[in-house]
Formats: sequence, structure tokens, C-alpha cells
Amino acid sequence: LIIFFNNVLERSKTPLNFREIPESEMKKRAQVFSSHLMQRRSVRDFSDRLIPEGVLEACLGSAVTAPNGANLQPWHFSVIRDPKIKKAIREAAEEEEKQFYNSRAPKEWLDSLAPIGTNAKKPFLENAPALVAIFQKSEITSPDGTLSRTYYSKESVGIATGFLISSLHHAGLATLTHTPSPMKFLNEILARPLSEKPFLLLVVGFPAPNCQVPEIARLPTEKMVEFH
Ligand code: IYR
Repeated sequence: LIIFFNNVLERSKTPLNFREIPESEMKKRAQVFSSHLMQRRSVRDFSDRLIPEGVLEACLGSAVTAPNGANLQPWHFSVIRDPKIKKAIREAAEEEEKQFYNSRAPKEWLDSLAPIGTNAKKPFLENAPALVAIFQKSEITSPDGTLSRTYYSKESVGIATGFLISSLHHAGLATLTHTPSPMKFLNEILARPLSEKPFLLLVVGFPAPNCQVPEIARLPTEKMVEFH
């Protein structure tokens, strides 16, 4: 009976809250959003300027609206602003990166990275005002205490991260998707269970006053998109 009741609850529906946008405005909105996203660049030189209160919080509120497997929301976001924790993360990340650049990475990979100009030094992990460690959850504990596996967790957390990056850019902040490999140290430093796999370390803040970025080119959209 309880299961039946639960089923009925889960199948209940509610009207979609869909606000129509005048057709004349649709294309304009799409173009404005696109040209704004075109301005996004990965930043590796951050100022220590603090993020105004409420901005990161609201952007995380956008991230968790991402479509995801069975609505199990298989993600966890740890926001780090404490300088001591940032330092610990920097030290652990640089240790992994040293090994990556000095021995682990195949030459082909290092050649591909050369135009970006990265190396094992990661001062931004301490300079930036906030780091967001994003975890991918392989299981979820429901309110009644039962454990369920998650579905499409990598896709889900990837989409949520995309929402977060776009929201932060839209709010006027710079980000860097940083992926020291492996990232197990994040579980230890942030006391997250091993069922949560570190997905990405997002560095968030304002660019340093004279921040430089590599000159890169994006392929024209038409080269990557086809219509049938
Ligand atoms: N994780 C290293 C290496 C690195 C790998 C890729 I693929 C990049 O696009 C950039 C960097 C680092 O952060 O330096």
C-alpha cells in the first residue's frame, strides 16, 4: 500500500510553468547570450578580490537545476574560501601536476598543451577567492535512509558544471576548469566519502588586473554543427 501510495505521488503532475517569449525577441536573446558566452575565457591569473556575497550562491542555485539521471542529482559542490584549505589543495595539486608534467604525461599530450602554456605551478589555487570542488556521486541516500545507485552521473555532473560556468560568466566572474589528475586528495582534504568521485576543481574569481590569456581560435560554429 505504501509503495502504491508512493507511486501515485511520483506520478502526480503539475502544469508546466512556461513563459512564452515574443518571436521577435527570441533570436535577439539567443544572439545576445551567444555573443556573451563567446567572450568567456579560461583564466589562470586571478586577483584576490572577494566575490560579492550572494553571487556564487545564486550561480550554484543555477547549477543544481541541471537535467540529470532520474532526478537523483548526483553531485556535490564544496566551496573553499578558507586560505588554509586552499593552500592544502594547492600543495596536493602541484604534487600531482609535477609528476604529470615531468613523467606521467605522454609527449603527445604535452605538445597539445604547449600553446596554452600551462605548467605544474598552480598559484591560482591560493590567489583566487574561491575554489569549487565538484564531486560526482555514485550513490544517493534517500530521506528514508535507503541507498540507491545513480544513473548517468557523469553526464549529469558535466551538465551542472556547464550551467555553473555559464552562470558565473554571466554574473561577471572568471573561472578555470582545473583537473589535476588524480584528484583523490580532494576527498581527504574535504572529508568527502569515497562514493563521491572528484569531477573537477573550478577556480572562481576576478581576473588579475593585467591578466593575459593565450591567443586561441575557435572553429566557426558551422564547422561543428549540421542540420538535416
Ligand atoms: N591538469 C594539468 C594539465 C592540463 C591538461 C589539459 I587536457 C588542459 O586543457 C590543461 C592542463 C594542468 O592543469 O596543468
